[in-house]
Amino acid sequence: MNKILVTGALGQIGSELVVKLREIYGADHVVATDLRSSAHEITRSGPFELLDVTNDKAMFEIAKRYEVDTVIHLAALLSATAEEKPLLAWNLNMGGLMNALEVSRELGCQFFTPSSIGSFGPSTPKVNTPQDTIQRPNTMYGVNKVSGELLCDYYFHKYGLDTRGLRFPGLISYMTPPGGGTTDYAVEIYYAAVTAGWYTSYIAKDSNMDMMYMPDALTAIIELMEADSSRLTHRNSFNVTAMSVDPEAIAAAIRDELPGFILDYDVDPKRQAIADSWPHSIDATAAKTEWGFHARYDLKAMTKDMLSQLSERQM
Ligand code: NAD
Ligand code: AKB
Repeated sequence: MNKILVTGALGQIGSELVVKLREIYGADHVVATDLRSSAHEITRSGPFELLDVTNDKAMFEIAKRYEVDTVIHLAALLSATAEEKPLLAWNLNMGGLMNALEVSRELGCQFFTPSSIGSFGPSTPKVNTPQDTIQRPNTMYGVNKVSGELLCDYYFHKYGLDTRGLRFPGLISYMTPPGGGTTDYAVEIYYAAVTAGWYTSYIAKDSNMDMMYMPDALTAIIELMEADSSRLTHRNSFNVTAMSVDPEAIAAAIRDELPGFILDYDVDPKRQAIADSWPHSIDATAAKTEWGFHARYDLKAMTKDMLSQLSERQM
């Protein structure tokens, strides 16, 4: 990676990834783009361009103008919103991905896009879900993600495009709120713990899903992109995870730091149905053996850091 274009850069992942990439590769070497602008520092600390990823010509023009050699494609609708707006999700998640792959093919760029635990479905083995297994999701987001994985592999095999991806679990962070996912409860619970001392979960007790802290997700993206290509048997996409938790487990970890924290439930059937179709825990062995994936934060360490960062931001 030398000159990197990031789409959807103002989102939960991009807003932190761009900061980290600019620290490593230099501010001028990371072109942040999004459909919208904001007062976020990444719109001022280096190149920032408005870009709708469904506009292929605009994407090509920006990528060529900045002479990028890497595309990190993040713009997408997440699972809960995609289920509410399936047509928009198809057009954005698949159309944007196709445009980003085509731009990368024409300019010979290395390519990264995230997949998700949402690429699995009800018939996938739920516990220790293998890297290579049944993927028959029953959500629009899942259909987009598994199609995206196949499309990225297709571009690798057909055109030799260096495509790489990660199947992210729910990502937990304190800088930018998540944007319409099923796992968002696992972020909201920390904000609520600090501001109110209680949280009403829309995800049911005993619903285990994989999660990971944002610093581990950012490191994983960079380490996968920098990994020696000859070591990769898989490409699109690698299972990665740091923990498998349900709301009670997070609440217990919060109570270690903030005794008296209260958790109750008002389950949202729509988001619960999505959660029920996903694995309880996924197996990241392929990522570990092929490029050395390692998550540094477990539930305890993440909870300590989340609460201390959010408390500081409150003051
Ligand atoms: P997000 O919703 O926080 O951010 C998405 C960004 O895309 C937003 O800033 C939005 O303005 C932008 N966007 C929307 N439509 C656009 C368009 N037409 N053109 C350009 N930009 C547009 O999402 P995120 O959490 O940062 O996720 C990024 C990627 O990672 C997605 O592919 C998502 O599926 C994947 N992922 C995220 C998680 C997670 O927990 N955050 C987990 C698994 C996979
Ligand atoms: C979502 O819940 O949609 C995302 C994801 C796991 O893909 N956080």
